[in-house]
Amino acid sequence: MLRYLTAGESHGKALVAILEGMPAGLKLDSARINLELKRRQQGIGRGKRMQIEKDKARIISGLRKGVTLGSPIALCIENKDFSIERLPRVTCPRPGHADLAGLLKYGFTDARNVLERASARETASRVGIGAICRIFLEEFKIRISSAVLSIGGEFTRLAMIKKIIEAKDNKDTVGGIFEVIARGVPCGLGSYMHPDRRLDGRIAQAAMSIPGVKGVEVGLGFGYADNFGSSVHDAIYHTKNKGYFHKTNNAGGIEGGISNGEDIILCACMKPISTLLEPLDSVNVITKRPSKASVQRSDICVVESAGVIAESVLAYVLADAFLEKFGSDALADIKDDYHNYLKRLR
Ligand code: EPS
Repeated sequence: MLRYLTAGESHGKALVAILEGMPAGLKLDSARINLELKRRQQGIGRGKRMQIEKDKARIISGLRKGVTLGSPIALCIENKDFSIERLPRVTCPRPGHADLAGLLKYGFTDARNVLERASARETASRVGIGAICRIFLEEFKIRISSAVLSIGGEFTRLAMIKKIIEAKDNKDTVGGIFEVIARGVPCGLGSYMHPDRRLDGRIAQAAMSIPGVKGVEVGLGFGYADNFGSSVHDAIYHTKNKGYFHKTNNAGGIEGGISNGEDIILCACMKPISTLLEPLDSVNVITKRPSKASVQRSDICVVESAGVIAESVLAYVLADAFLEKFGSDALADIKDDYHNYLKRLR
């Protein structure tokens, strides 16, 4: 139903994104998109680039008088640090980054050619796309939020902050775990009819595609493995007022690849940023001699930002699945269809 493409290098002229398939009749406020872009730039542990950039999306197409036409929506986010042509070569790949695999795959000897696109700066485009999807979902009272659960194995806010400061003082980096919740999602998005329609599979792919994410769980996730079935499956209840419901939500809102009407909950873990100020061993790809990895300006911790990015990619997946279920041309028709469906469920 929906599809998108992003383009742009970290230090290129701009990041661009095109979203196709948004229905006609949706009011889009660029201030709302910019608010999400700003949220992505925040968090303790962000690097100096975030002080340079003030990400703002220009809406290039798809709107008339602030309302969607049903045509592709194009966004452009200009880079203040547009320096790609004059940046020096990077010849000692950073362990953990795309540098070495990218060099070998594409036949480069300068990892700058790799890191410019592999950089997480690309996620600004996805947050722009996700913001449009959130505005759409909010028409149906679906809301998405995120929270940092842990940093470097610490679970309280103060200890997490201390861990980031410790990483900074040691010229190191640190990862963590974040949680994303979508509330108000109706039962029936996604399907078991074919593997690529399963909602949990689609969400996992989207979350895993965020740079640095190494693990994704839905609901109880890996915790299922430690328990008997009788203690983890969410029993089913029904009242006239509520319809069907569960008192627990270990499934994280998805059963059989379909949303079940409960909150959709996912957790993901993010590895520590791979650019280290005290670099690890590497090899110079020109001389093939041992060398320390190249040092680039980078962040110390981006777990909070990753949560915002995960909210955005979840918004995209949910909007896509919603349009599959309820039609995709005109917002007013989709609302009629949705309300009829809710009546049937009750
Ligand atoms: C990022 C911009 C980048 C990095 C970061 C994400 O800016 P620069 O490379 O100019 O400092 O701060 O990139 C990475 C973490 C990475 O691994 O490439 C951004 O806008 O999010």
